[in-house]
Amino acid sequence: MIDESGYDESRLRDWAAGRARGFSRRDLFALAAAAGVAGLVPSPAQAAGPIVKPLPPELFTVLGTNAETRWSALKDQGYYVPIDRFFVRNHTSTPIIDAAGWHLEISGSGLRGDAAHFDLRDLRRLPAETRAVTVECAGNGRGYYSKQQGQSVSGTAWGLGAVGVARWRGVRLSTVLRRAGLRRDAVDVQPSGLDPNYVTGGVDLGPVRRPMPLAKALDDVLLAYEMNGEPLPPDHGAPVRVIVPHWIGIASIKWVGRIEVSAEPLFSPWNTQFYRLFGPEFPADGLPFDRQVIKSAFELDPGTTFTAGRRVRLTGRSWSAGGPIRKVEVSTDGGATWRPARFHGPSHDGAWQRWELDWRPAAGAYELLARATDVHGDTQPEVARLNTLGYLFDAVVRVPVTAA
Ligand SMILES: Nc1nc2c(c(=O)[nH]1)N[C@H]1C(S)=C(S)[C@@H](COP(=O)(O)O)O[C@H]1N2
Ligand SMILES: [Mo]
Repeated sequence: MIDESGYDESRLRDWAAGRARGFSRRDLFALAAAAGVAGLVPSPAQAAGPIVKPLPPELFTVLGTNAETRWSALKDQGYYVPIDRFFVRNHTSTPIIDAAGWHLEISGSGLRGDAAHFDLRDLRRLPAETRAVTVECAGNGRGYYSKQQGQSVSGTAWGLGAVGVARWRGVRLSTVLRRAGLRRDAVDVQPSGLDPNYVTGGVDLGPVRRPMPLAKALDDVLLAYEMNGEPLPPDHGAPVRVIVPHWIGIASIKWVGRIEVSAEPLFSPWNTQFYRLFGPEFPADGLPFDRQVIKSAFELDPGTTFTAGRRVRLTGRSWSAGGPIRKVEVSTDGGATWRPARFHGPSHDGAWQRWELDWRPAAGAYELLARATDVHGDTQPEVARLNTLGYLFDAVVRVPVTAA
């Protein structure tokens, strides 16, 4: 286990002191001044359109270049989210990469020697591991800052469907990094995607990339080439993506093409401009963060109508980056009274827990609430901490339904 908040604090000090390599405050100003000027790095891949797989409206809500899973589409599904309904978060668009021509470059000042290269066959020959890991966007639930808390935040207004659990198979990043030859003073590891560069406000921020400490990279990170037993599909990072357990989705870089290993702290816009908590409660430079929080969702769409007087089985799922879920309480009366939900099925690798509760509503309008507590006793608050970019919404969500 690594101490993420210690890492975040030390990187915040590096950044504030100008010890930032990769993306300093100066870069931020220079970029703002050069808005509209040609890109930092040429985009290596052809884009096929924002998302390749079909997005039928009964399974997805499309939000710009992204697609959110409808929670009603997970009812009666198994533990894992099938590929046909797994959410997609694309900064630009899904590239189509020829797996036979693909290779991964590992390079940087944290390596003992020159760059190392691995193609897909090299990776498949190394010892493989399969793990159940939750991928969740740090902005999942963002829409509820406005809908439920009356606060305005910027970013994709996700409901609760920017999350999924899949079985990821691949090779440990530590295996590959050790083969590449780590120096003793290596500190940070930064994967970059082969999707088109991210351009925002007329500024080309280069390929999607975000650093992590070497300790995390050596701990539990996978280079995944299979999802739910199938070759990784294009929208989820084919041929190879990074999977970073417990961390915010942006850490799990899709379509990985290069991994920089550095002997100095690394920065990118994805940990300086974005994925920081800004707002009245936070430091002026924003508070960096890496870990996901704790949430619950009912497997139904808000506004569902049930038959009055008939028993209905409410089902849902809860998950926490802190560890397995210990308890879920459900309220069918807007939070006045709570009942424990019954757990069903496993919690593979502690990724999420499915639960259910029977309810016989009389005719009327209701608000359903579910509140989870994890093994550390962390529980969902009534109100999420406002931050201007709307990350880490963890409050108990109020779901309106009716019985008629
Ligand atoms: N190269 C690349 N990797 C990326 C992204 C991206 O746009 N490009 N989006 C990130 C974000 S913000 C999230 S939440 C997850 C989403 O993974 P999924 O699309 O497989 O659900 O991928 C991450 N990895
Ligand atoms: Mo994300």
